[in-house]
Parts: sequence; C-alpha cells; structure tokens
Amino acid sequence: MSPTEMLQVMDVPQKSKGKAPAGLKGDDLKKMFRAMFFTRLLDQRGMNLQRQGRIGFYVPSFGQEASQIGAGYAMQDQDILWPSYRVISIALLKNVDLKIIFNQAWGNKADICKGRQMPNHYAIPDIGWMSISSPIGTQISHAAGAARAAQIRGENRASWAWFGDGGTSSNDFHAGMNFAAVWKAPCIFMCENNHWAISVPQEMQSASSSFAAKAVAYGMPGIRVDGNDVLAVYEACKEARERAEGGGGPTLIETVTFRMGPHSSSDDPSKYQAQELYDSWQKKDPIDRFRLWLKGKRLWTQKWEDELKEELMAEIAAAVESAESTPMPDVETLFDDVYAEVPPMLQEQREALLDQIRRSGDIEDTGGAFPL
Ligand SMILES: Cc1ncc(C[n+]2csc(CCOP(=O)(O)OP(=O)(O)O)c2C)c(N)n1
Repeated sequence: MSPTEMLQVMDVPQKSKGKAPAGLKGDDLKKMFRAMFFTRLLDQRGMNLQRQGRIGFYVPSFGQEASQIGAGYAMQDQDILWPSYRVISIALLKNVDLKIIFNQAWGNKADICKGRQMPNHYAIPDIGWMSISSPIGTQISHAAGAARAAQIRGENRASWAWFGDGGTSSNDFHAGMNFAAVWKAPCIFMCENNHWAISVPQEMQSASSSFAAKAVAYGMPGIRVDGNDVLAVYEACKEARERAEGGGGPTLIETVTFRMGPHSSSDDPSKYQAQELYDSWQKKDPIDRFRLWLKGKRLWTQKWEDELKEELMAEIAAAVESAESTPMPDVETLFDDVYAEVPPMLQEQREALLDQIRRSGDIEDTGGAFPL
C-alpha cells in the first residue's frame, strides 16, 4: 500500500462487515471495546471535574479511542511508551490503578510526580510509561534513543512514540525519525492525525500528500490507517511491531481521526471549527462504529454495556474520592530531589519558609501544604 492510501478493516461507516485480524478472539475484541468505552467515561468525568473547579486542567481524547487502543493492543508488556498528553486510554487498557491517574490530576501527596508536574502529564513506571513532557515532539527523539539502546542490549523491546499532526513540524520529529531509520532501531512512530493542533488545521501544518508519506524520505515504511477503525489500527501496529522485532527497523503510522472535543479543558473549538465538520465526524464515532461491528458478530448486548458502565463509573468514583481526600504534599518536599544532599543555601531557605508558615499558623490547616 502506498502511504497516501488508507488501510481499513471495518466497512465505513455503520456496517458490521469485515473480518477481525488473525489472532483476535472474542475476548480480545471485548477488551478493546471496554478500554475505549472506559476512556470515554473517564474523559467525561475528567472534564466535569475541571468544570466543577475540583481539578485544574484536563486533556480528553474524545474521538481518538480507536486510534489509541488499536495500538495499545499490539504492544508487548516489555515495550517502552513515550506518550503524548492525550493517550491515557493505553493506561486503562493496561489496567493501571485509576488512583495513579487522579492522584496526578490533584497533585496530592500520593502522586508519583509529587505534585510537581502539570496535570495530565503522567508518569507510570510500572508499565514502562515515561513521564510526559509538554514541549511538543521531544518524546520522539527520546523514543528513538531508547529503541537504539534496547537494540544494542539485544532486548526484544520496541519504543512507541505518540504525537499529533502538529508534532510532525517539530525538530525532534526529524531527529527521531532520521536516527531510528539510520540505525534500524525498533521504534514505532504513532502520528495521530486528529486534524488540528489546537486551532491550526491540518492543511496549515503540512503540504505533504499525507503524514505517512513523510516516512519515505527517511527510509522507513509509512502506513496511513483509518484511525476510527480499531481493527485496522491494530493490524497496522501489529505488523510494525513484528517488523521492529525482526530487525526491520522503524515504522511511521498515521492514524486518520478527529478530535471530537476541545484540545484541553482550556480550549473552546467553536471559536475556530465549523459545527458541520464536527457533525460529519460524529457519524464516524469510533465507539459507535465498533459497537455496531461487535453487535453484528454477536459480541455486544445493551445489558453487557450497561453493566460495564456501572462497574467503570464505580471505579472512577472510588478513585476520585480517594485522590480528593488525600492531603497535598508536605511543603518541605519542594526542596528534595534536585541535589543528592540539600545544599546549605537551600537548607536555609527551607528553614525560613517553614518558620514563616509556622508563624502564620496555617501549617495545621493545610495539612502541610503551602497556604495559597
Ligand atoms: C514546542 C512547543 N510549542 C508549542 C506548544 C503549545 N502547544 C501545546 S499542544 C499544541 C498543539 C499540538 O498539536 P498536535 O501535535 O497535533 O497534537 P494534539 O494536541 O492535536 O493531540 C501546541 C502548539 C508546546 N507545548 N510545545
């Protein structure tokens, strides 16, 4: 296939034809649906929490669930993830404890990042998920380097980098793609083309015939896939994973999808996006499409989805409650982790700060958090 054609498995839209890729059983397909559905519920709750003023910021991935879960299902446990801020779905697929996610959103005492990261910039070491960096594209060159390191060590580990259409305009896209291709490093570059980089439309981002076409110049395969077709994404990613393992080097995969919501809780797409465009993509909602496909294969019933919803909502509610009731980090931890031993100058500042808080009497009220 040329990198301007588009790979599809499910018929578009709203039909239940098409065969599941080899190796996927009924249980696998249901697990994929579960993770996509879970992501949608989590995103709705995350946005509501932000609107209620309970968390400061949230990044949803409405409409991109298939593009992410298709890839997640092709990953192996030992692989290394270099996510963007928009792929929490993969953590859900990998059964990550939701408390990790919400502790980070609140930046509380139990947060792995000790409340120092921007919300939605998770680190999940248990599943090889590297801390998300905000500058667009930096994870692309990190992924290429980690892939090369795994190759030198002779490990069967692939590196997966996630970024958007806008990310292809970053310096790191060039550096990472070029480096990985020269070394034939086991790296999979996932470009989620959701058509927008905040308010910048895809056509203002690149004059290429497709984003996958950019792979040709670097000397690696470029695959363009229907990003709202979870089975097609899985098929493309499985092939790329096999290529990485077999020494065939990196692959660039462009998933053609649409951001069916704001860039983040700070964005209002109605300021720059036509309603008709949104409406046209809503007809291709990846969850609706997959639900219909599963129904056609007798793998989905309304009862199953209702029960699933109840179970997942309860899980979300419990994690929210736990994170919200966990105290903020102790203020003195602010001085930790930069130096192996806190230098005298910082020790002095720490003492001065604690002294001031003690004198203001607020330290008891805030559970140790700095009174804002
Ligand atoms: C180097 C850099 N420039 C600008 C920004 C501000 N910024 C944050 S997200 C974003 C858009 C990214 O779009 P894209 O890569 O398409 O990913 P998407 O958000 O659509 O998933 C921009 C410009 C940034 N974080 N880093």
